[in-house]
Amino acid sequence: LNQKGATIWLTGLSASGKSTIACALEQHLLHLHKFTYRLDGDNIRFGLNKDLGFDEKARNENIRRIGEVSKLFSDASAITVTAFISPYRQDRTVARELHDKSGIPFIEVYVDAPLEVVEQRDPKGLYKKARAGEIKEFTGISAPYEAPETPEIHIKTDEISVAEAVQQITDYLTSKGFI
Ligand code: GGZ
Repeated sequence: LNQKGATIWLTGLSASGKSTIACALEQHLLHLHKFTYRLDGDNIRFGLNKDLGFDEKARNENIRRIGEVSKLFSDASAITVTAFISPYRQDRTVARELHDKSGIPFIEVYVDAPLEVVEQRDPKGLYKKARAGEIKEFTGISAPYEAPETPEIHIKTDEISVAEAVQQITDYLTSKGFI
C-alpha cells in the first residue's frame, strides 16, 4: 500500500461539529482513494466501549482505548479520523505519546465553538437536559472541557463551513506530506 498512516484526532464539545467534519473529511479522503477509517461514538461506544459511562474514570478509559485502536489502524496505514469529546488534556497527551513511540503522526484538531453556540444548536436536547440536571457530568455544563493549548489545527465552526474545515485539514495533511 503506497500510503503511511496518521491519526487525525478531533476534540471539542458535544455539538461542536466533530462528527460532521469527520464524516465529510472521510468522504473527501475516500474520493482521493486514501485508505481511511473513522472512529466515533457509533462504532466505539456501542461496541468495544459499551461498558463505559461518562464519569471521569470512564472517559479516561474510553480515550485510552481509542488511542490504542487509532494507533493500530494508523499502523496498518489508514488515515484514522477520531471524533470524541476527549475532554481531558492528559488523556489526549497519553494518546499522542503512544503514537509518538511508534513514529505515527498524531494531528490534534480542536473543533472549537463557544458554549453559547453549541448550547443554542443543541441538536439532541442534551444541553437542555444537562441544565435541568437530568444528565449528570455533562461536558461544558457540569463536567470540564480542557481546550487544547497547542493543537496542530484549530477550527472555529461558528465562523467557517464544513467544506472549509475539511479544506483546512487537508491543506495541513498535504503540507506535511501525509496525503
Ligand atoms: C458529554 C455525553 C454525556 C455526558 C452522553 N457528557 O453530542 P453527542 O451526545 O452525540 O456526543 C456526546 C457523546 C460523547 O461521547 P464521547 O465518547 O465523545 O465522550 S468522551 O470523549 O468525553 O468520553 C453526547 C453523548 O455522548 N453524551 N452523556 N455526560 N456527552
